[in-house]
Amino acid sequence: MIISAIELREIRLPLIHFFETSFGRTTERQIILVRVIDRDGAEGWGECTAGEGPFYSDEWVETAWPTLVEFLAPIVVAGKENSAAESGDLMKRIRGHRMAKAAIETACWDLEARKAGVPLWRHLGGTRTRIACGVSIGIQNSPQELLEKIDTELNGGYQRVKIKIMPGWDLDIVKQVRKRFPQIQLMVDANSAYTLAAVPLFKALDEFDLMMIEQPLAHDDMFDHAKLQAEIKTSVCLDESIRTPADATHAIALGACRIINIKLGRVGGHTQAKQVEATARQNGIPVWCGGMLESGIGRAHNIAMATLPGFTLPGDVSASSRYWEQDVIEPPVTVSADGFISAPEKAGIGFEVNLNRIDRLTTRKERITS
Ligand code: OSB
Ligand code: MG
Repeated sequence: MIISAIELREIRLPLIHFFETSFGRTTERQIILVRVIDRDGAEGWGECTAGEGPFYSDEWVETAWPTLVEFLAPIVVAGKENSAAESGDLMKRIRGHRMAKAAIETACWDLEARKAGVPLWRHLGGTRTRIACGVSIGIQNSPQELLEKIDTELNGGYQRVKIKIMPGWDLDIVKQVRKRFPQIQLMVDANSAYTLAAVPLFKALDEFDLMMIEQPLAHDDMFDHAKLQAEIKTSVCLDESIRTPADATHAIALGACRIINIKLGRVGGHTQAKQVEATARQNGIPVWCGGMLESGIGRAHNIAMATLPGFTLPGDVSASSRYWEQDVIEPPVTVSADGFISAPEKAGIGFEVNLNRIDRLTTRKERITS
C-alpha cells in the first residue's frame, strides 16, 4: 500500500461515569482519531491513547497532535510502497511519542487487513476467537460505592476485577472488597503511587490472594520493582514501565515482574506489541491487554491484539456501554454473560466506523497529503 493522505480528528466524548486513578479524575475524553487513506482509496482507522494531560505518561493530546501533524504524518504519506509493519519503521527516526506513532501504525494495520479482506486479529496472527474480559474500576467517592460497582460488574459477567489503589485508598479497601467477594479474581493497580517505603503495605496485601499488583512503584523504574518482587508473594505486573520490547526483556531478566500488561499506545503499535507478547511468551510470562478508556476504534484494536496466544489472562477491555452513551463504532463492543468478547469476522478492525457521529463530536481536524 502507498499512503496518500492522513486525516486527524480530535473528538470529545463524555464518560458515563468519572474514572479516577492515583493521578487524577477524568470526566470527558479528548481523543485523537486517525484515518489513513491509500492510493486505491482504501482506508484504515487508528486511535491515539494519549490522555488529557501528561499524567499517565509524558505524552498527552497537545504533544501528540503537533507531532502527528508536523512529523509523523508527513513521513508516512511521503513513503513508498510499504507494509503496515514498515510504516512503523519509517517513524523510527522520531524519538519517543509512541502513542502518536501507534495511532498511525495501527491505522495502517487496519488498512492492510481490510485490503487483504481478513479480520485484523487473524492478520496479526491471533489464535483465539474470543477474549476474556475483566474491568478496571477507579477510585470511588466511598467504599460503599465501590462495592456496589463491583457487584454490578460481576453481575454483567466480568471474569476479574481490578481496583485502583493509592495512599489512603488501599489496604482497608482491599480488606472490605475481599470480605464481601471472597472468591473473585481480584487485583489492584497503583499507577506508580508508592515507593519502596511501602514494602510493609505490599506484604500486608499478600494475605488477600490478589492475582497481581500492577505498577506499584515509579513509572520509569524496574530496579526497585525487582527488589519489591523479591520481598512479596503476590506477582508484580508492570504497565507504565514497559515501553518497548527491550524493556520487557530487561524487566524479565531483572525479575521486576511476573506478569506484563500490554497497551498498544504505550509500546508504539501492533508490531512492537507483538514483540513484547512474543518475548513474554518465550519466558513464560503471561500478558493481558490494558485499556486507556478508548473509543470503539482503539477498543477494536485492543480486541484484535488480545487474540494473540500469550494473552492468557483477562484484560481491561470491556463493553462500550461502560464508558459511552453511544460509541463511534457499530455495533458497540459487547460482552457475553460469561465475560467474553468475540473476535469479529469482518475485515480489518471488524466494526463500522460511524463517521457521522465522529463528525458531530469533532473539535479539530487536519488533513496531511503527499
Ligand atoms: O493504568 O491501566 C491503567 C486508564 C487510564 C490510564 C491508565 C490506566 C487506565 C485503566 C482503565 O485502568 C482501563 C480501561 O477501562 O480502559
Ligand atoms: Mg495500569
